[in-house]
Amino acid sequence: MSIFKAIVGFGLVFSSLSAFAIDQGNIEKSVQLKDGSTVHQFKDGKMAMESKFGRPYRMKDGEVMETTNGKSIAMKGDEVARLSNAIRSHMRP
Ligand SMILES: [Cu+2]
Repeated sequence: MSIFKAIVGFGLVFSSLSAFAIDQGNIEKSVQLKDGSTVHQFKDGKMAMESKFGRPYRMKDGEVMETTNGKSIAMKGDEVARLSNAIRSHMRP
């Protein structure tokens, strides 16, 4: 039977939960961007980027992003390490 299917299914579920489920104590809000990625804002106002595949990536401070509803946000900070720590600690059993 389809163990493979189950694994793939789990992967999809996990990636769709993505960082929304992680480290909510530190992430104040998460905004979906037009290109499919997500910007997470921490409580201190700094931000981190998450790609549409659920991976953290770098962005330059001050770079402008466009949200799905057409708003522009300027990048503040580049907390990629903080976001990947949050993702790693979430994946630990
Ligand atoms: Cu950004």
